[in-house]
Formats: sequence, C-alpha cells, structure tokens
Amino acid sequence: MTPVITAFESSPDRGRGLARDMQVRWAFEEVGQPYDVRLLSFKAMKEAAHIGMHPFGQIPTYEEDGLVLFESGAIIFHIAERHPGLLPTDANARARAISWMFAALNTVEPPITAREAAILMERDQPWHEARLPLVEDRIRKRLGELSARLGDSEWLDGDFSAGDILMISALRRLGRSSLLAENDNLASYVARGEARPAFQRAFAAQLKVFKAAAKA
Ligand SMILES: N[C@@H](CCC(=O)N[C@@H](CS)C(=O)NCC(=O)O)C(=O)O
Repeated sequence: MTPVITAFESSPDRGRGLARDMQVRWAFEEVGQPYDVRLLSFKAMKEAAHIGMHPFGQIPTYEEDGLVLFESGAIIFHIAERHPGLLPTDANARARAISWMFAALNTVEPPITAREAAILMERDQPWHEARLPLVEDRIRKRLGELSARLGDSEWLDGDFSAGDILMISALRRLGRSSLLAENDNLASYVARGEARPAFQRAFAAQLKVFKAAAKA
C-alpha cells in the first residue's frame, strides 16, 4: 500500500511549508517513496475518527498496511529505517544521526515553538513584552551552540540525514526573524537544505494544496 499522510486542508502558514507534513513529505521525496495525502479541516482533526489515529488531534499522521503513526519525528524515523538514504549504515554513525533527530525535536525546536506561541497566542498578555526577549535569548543560546558545532560542515554529521531534515525544519520555523541570520553558517545550512531537489518537490506539493484551498 502507498503510505497515506494527513495534512491541513488549508494551512495556517499560508503555504510557507511550516506545517509538519512538510518534513514528512521531504523525507518521502529524499528516499523516492510515493505517498498519498488526506487533507483535513480543523474540525475533522478534532473528530473521533482522527483522534483515534492521533491522540492530540493534530497532523501529520501516517498510515500503511494497518500501521498508524503520529509525531513527525517518529514518522520520519520509520521512513528512514525502511529506505536507504536517510540514516547511515555504520551503526555508530546511525546512532549519532538519531541523536541529531532528538536534538532537533527536544533541544532546538522547543524554544523556537515557545517564540511562536508568544507571538501568536500571548500578545495580549501584560507580560508579553517582557517575556519575548527572554524566549529569544534562549533561542540565541541554542543557535550559537549549534552554529559552533556545525562550523563549516555541510551537514550535521557527515552525509545528509534524517537529523538534517528535522533540524532544518526546526530552524525554518524562525521564518523572517533575524535570529537565524545572526549565525551565517546556520542560514547557509538552511539554504542548502532548501535547495535540495527533494525539499523543492515537497515544498511545491504542499504549496499546491494551499493554493487550491485559497482558490476554493
Ligand atoms: N510534535 C508533533 C506536533 C504536531 C503539530 O503541532 N501539528 C500542528 C501542525 S504543524 C497541528 O496539527 N496543529 C493544529 C492543532 O494542534 O490543533 C509532531 O511533530 O508531529
């Protein structure tokens, strides 16, 4: 069976490829695995049929031959385990690439999503103006550490891996903020990821969905 993932029927990011189906699409494209997409409205995401697949009522999910997965990191790990190209074959290098997957999701992305929440949901709070710089300083600290480790390497650890997909996807969430540009090598790293043909195909596919919804 062709794997089926879920995505927003109309993404609130307006086609910028920040919804987390984007990184799953990217992983599929990197390994050359065709996939289908089931689009969901916000209402459908919170209904029992979807909650049965995703306990938190979110996208993306993954379905294939009776297997249902949620969490973009777990889905990408599953894809990477079943297809060559996203995890090294050498056991130690593979373990290190998996460490980078966790680092992207557990260490780098959390302060970035805290900033998104501060901007999107906490603007009206009396403490917003005081909190935002604190959150941004936490991001700066992480990016400085990541930048020091990346140095002038092309990817995080040798060949491009699933760790790079997740790390670049986390960094892309900074959008037009100057935080990324403060570290030239991280900005170039993201640009290198975005220039990959697999990224471009994934980006075009999610943009097509957004444009179709905008027209409807
Ligand atoms: N940790 C989850 C996060 C999933 C997530 O936040 N999904 C967002 C879209 S990127 C969503 O469905 N938001 C709608 C909602 O939470 O109601 C993952 O990586 O899959």
